[in-house]
Amino acid sequence: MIQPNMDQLCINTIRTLSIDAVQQANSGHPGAPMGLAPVVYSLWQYFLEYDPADPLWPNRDRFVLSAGHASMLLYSTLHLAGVRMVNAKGEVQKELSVSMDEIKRFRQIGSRTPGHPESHLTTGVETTTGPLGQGCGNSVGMAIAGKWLAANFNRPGFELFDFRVFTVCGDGDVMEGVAGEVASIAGHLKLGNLCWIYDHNRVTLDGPANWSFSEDVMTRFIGYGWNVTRVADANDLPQLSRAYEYFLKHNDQPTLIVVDSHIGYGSPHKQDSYEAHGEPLGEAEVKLVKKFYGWPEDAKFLVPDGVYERFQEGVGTRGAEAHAKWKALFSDYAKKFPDLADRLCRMQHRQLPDGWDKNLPTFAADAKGIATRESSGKVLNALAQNIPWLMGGSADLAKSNKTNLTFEGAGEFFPDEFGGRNVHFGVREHGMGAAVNGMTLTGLRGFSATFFNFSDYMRPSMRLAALMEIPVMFIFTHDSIGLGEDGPTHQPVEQLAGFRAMPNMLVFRPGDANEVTECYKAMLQHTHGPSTLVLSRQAMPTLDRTKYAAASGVAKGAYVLADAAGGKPEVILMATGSELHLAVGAYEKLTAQGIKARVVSMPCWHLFEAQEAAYKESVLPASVTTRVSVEMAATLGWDRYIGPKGQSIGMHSFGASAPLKDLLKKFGFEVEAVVGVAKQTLGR
Ligand SMILES: Cc1ncc(C[n+]2csc(CCOP(=O)(O)OP(=O)(O)O)c2C)c(N)n1
Ligand SMILES: [Mg+2]
Repeated sequence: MIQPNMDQLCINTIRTLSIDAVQQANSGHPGAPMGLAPVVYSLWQYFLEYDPADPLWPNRDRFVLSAGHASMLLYSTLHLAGVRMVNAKGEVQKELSVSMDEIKRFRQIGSRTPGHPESHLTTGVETTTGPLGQGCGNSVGMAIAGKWLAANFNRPGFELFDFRVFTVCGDGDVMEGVAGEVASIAGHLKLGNLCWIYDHNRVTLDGPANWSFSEDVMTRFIGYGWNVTRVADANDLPQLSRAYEYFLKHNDQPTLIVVDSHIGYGSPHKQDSYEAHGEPLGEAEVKLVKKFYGWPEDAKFLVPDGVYERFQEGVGTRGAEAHAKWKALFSDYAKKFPDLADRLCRMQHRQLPDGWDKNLPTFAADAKGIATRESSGKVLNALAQNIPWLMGGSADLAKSNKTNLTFEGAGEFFPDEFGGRNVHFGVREHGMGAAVNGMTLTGLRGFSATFFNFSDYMRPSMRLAALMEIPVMFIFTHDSIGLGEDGPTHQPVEQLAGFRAMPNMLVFRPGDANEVTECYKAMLQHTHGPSTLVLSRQAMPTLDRTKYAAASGVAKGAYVLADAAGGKPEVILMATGSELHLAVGAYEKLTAQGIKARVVSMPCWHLFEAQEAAYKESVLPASVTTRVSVEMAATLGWDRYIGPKGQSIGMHSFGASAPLKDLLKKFGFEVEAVVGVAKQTLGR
């Protein structure tokens, strides 16, 4: 039941806490929280099924603040709703996730209230937002996951999953391409569990939104296949309620609620204006605003009597009841369907099923060999049969990426057919990246796929996966000029160096089919960060592991594949991916000529860096300074391993459109060339 006075008091508490925190930090955006407080309050208080006492309850409604610059809006709400902290083991603590102290430490070092919401720091923050549009993308992945969970786990009489996903977004989000991509696919898939609330305040940072934005957003979303409704005044609680009810009744399509609001509502100078709304109000204006809200002008961080209780009566009580009902249902479910219940528990804790690595393919030595995209397809299919919640898809290149799950029962994820595991993202790389992050945040082991060159189109989402420490698998094929005739528009050069520079992103470039298997094992066991798997279009030899070292060395990131007699090489050849066999070929020739060589395979630099110094020294002894690296990519970064006396064979320009063998010759990726550089480095 709406209680006008009490609700207004709660809304103004959200506003003033946000204003005070921004003022104290002397940085941040107060305007959006002021304008949006009623929208978020009425959603949480009257509709969200969310238990603050157990914020990770699997069937909770998800609330995503895509407009991450309004972070104080979220922090104030989490605080007032009494959302508890959950520790790294997944145990709910007595402590609040966002205590008053944390609000006072907004934007300070080590606080749980950073400038933009970060999900790995703050319980109740469902995803990390800040780069506009990403939260919208994540929310579509969460909605996909919700539909998939319902299709796979619900049983007659056991509706375990029916959660909804709510996203608050602004003009900036709606302008971003990524949001357009995911809105398009959400409409196509008819994700009726998804609701975006668009804060139509007609301003962005630089000025009135109409300086740069005049399209008819409602018509655009109708075109995407969304239900669209409008609330003419963000302060009108009954109207907001009617809009949320409209969403709940229309679950055949996603819903967009356009809310007309005034940024910095109540601010005398900045009301309905675009001046400086990305800045603190200043002490004088803070007082005027508080006066407008009927607040004691000098009070700071004030939570009036009854406000906490009011949140408890609303979201707290409704969430606790829904959660208790769910728990009872789940306990019966676990008796009837113990295997499914076990799956859910493991998903929740990012664990894998027993036997997750059984029946993985091994590949016999073969001079002609196969492309790593081919071996990847086989390994991925074997793993997906062992791990029922491994799912994902490609941005319209599944046939080239070899990422289709082809075994019986894998199924497609289509509108009204939500049980399948092959998602067809269409030509929407950025949206795919953001959606796969959302799927992974919801417990799935998500993967995406496209050509490596198009990682540029999804890098912002990959970066957030790394920041969020979530185990997404980003699979890429066509990894170099080795793709041939498609030419330089499709041939990546600088991408490997770029991802190797990204914190917390494991980058794998396997050198033969058996290394592919080992890379997947390492990726799946890496639960607190994403992986980027970089695969070839062209075939490469499958190395004879009776002659050379076992591929299990991949687990250490780099390993000695072939060595000089007595383990005392004069020259070290280092390589990854399709160049590994060039290093091996050169090694054989050098050995035949009496030159003592070693080959080091380096599929994952990050893992190698994490090894103990003694291991690293055993692979790359400091005493051997004659070193050569071979990789069909920018050489940036190899200097770390070749040292001042070494040489890198790599790409120093864009590639070219030509048959593969001509490209290899033109750019110097042949065994003889490696032998030549090795000898030159040795001074012979
Ligand atoms: C990808 C990206 N580009 C730019 C920014 C910087 N930025 C933060 S808020 C904002 C204005 C967004 O306007 P709107 O979404 O309408 O939010 P409002 O100012 O109305 O709260 C911009 C450009 C960002 N956070 N992310
Ligand atoms: Mg705006």
